[in-house]
Amino acid sequence: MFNKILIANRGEIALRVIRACRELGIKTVAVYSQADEQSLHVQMADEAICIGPSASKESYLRPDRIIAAAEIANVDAIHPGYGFLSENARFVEQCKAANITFIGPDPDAIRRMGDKAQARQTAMAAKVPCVPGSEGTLDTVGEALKVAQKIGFPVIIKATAGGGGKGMRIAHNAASFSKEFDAARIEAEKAFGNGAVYVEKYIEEPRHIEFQILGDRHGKVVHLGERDCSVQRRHQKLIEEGPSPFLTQSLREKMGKTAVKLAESINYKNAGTLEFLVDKHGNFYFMEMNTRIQVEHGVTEEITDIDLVKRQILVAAGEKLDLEQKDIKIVRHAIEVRINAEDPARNFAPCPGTIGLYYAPGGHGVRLDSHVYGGYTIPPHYDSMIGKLIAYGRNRQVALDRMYRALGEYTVKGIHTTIPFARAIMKDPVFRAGGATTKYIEDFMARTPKEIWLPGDGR
Ligand code: MV4
Repeated sequence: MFNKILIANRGEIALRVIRACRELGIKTVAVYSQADEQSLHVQMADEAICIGPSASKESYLRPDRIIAAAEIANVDAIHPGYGFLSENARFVEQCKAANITFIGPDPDAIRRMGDKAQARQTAMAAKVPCVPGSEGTLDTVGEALKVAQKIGFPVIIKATAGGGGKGMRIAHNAASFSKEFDAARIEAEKAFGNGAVYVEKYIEEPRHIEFQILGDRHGKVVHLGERDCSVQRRHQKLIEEGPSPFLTQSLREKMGKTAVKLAESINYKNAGTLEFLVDKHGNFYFMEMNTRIQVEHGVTEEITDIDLVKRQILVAAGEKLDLEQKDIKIVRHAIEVRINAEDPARNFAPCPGTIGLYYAPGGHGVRLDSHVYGGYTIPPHYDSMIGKLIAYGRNRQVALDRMYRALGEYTVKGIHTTIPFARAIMKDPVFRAGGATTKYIEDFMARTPKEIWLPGDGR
C-alpha cells in the first residue's frame, strides 16, 4: 500500500482525495499555486509545496513542476483529480518514468478514449450501440455530406479531439451543412489544435445518462449504476442524480452490462465513466468515455455506499477489487447540485470575491463537498465551482424535498451564487416529475419568470 500520495489538483476534489487518504492511513502532499496559498487543501494536507504562479498553465498544468514536487516529497503515487492533467497520457508516462504510480487508467486507454472518433470505433468493435454516423473523422465537406445524406438530417458535427460541446454544430439540412461543417472544424482547431471532425445522426432532446465503472489491475470490471446528467447549461452540468428517473430496471441492467463490456474490451483499469445518449423511446447510444473520476462521483457514492476514491487508490496499488457485480445495489436516491460563484442576473458570469457570512447546510441525508469558508477569497484564475451539495434519501421524493430544504439553509454572503437558481428548479413541476432532457434548462428559463430564479431579498 502507498505510504504517501501527492494530489495534483485544488479545490473540493483535492479535499476529497485527502479525506480518502486520511481514512486509509496514507500521508498526503498538496501542491498549490500562489493564488491558493490560503486554500483549505493546503491546510489539510500533511505537506504542501508551492508549484508556481496563479495561472494554471504555470502551476497545475505543469507536469515538470508536479513531478519535481513529488520527488522532493518522495511520494509513491499521484492522484490527478479531474480536469487539469487527469486525462493527459503524456503526464501518465512521465509519472511512470519517475517511478511514481498514477492513480488512474493506463496512457493508451486515455489516448484511445480521448479521441472521440476512435472511442466510437472502439465501441463499435465491442458491439456497443453507437449513434449512426461516420466510421472515423471526415476530411472533406463532400465526404461528410455523403455521410449526412445517408444517415438523414438533422446531423451533429463533432470535434474528435474534445467533448463538452466545443467544435460541435448541428446541421438541419444539406443547404446549411457546409457552413456548419466548416464552423465546427475552425472552432475545433482553435479549441484543441486539431480540427478533425466526425458526423452523427442528431438525437432530438436526449437524456445524458452515464455509467460509473471501476476496474482493477487483474482484469475485473464492475459498474456502479448510472447518473442522469441531463440538466446542463451550455454543456456545463448543473444537476446530476442517480438512479435516473427515466430508466427502467431492465434498461439499467442492459446499459450496465454494455458499459462493462466496453471497459473489458480495452482492459480498462481504475475509475471511468461511459456516457450514453438515451432517446425518448429508450434507445441508448454510446457517446463518449471519461477516463477520470468525475465531479459528480459523489452521487454514485451515496446511492451505492461505496467510496470510489478509496477504491481508486486501492486498485492503483494493485489490490484486487473485492466487489462482485451482484453485491452492488442501488440503495438510495441522490441529487447533486453544483454550487457556482456565478451571477444568474448577469448571464451566469463568474463572480469571484470574498465570502462574508457563511453557513453550510447539514442534517440527515445532506453532504456538502466544498473547500470554501467564511472569509475565503475565491480567486479569479480557476473555474467557478465552489462546491457540490448532495441530498439523498430512500426515494426521489425525499431527495427532492431534502435538497430544497438544504439549499434554503445554504448561506453564502458577499458573492453571487447559483443557489437560488437551483432552488427554483427543485420546485419546478417538470423537474420534479423527472421530465428533464438536455433541453430542460433552456425551456425552464424560457417559461419561468426571472424573479422566481433570481436572488430575492435574501429570504
Ligand atoms: C449529441 C446530442 C444529440 N445527438 N450527439 C453535448 C456535448 C457532448 N457531450 C455531446 N453532446 C451531445 N451530443 C448526438 N448524436 C446531444 C448532445 C448534447 C447537447 C447538444 C447540443 C446542445 C446541448 C446539449 C446538451 C447535452 C448533450
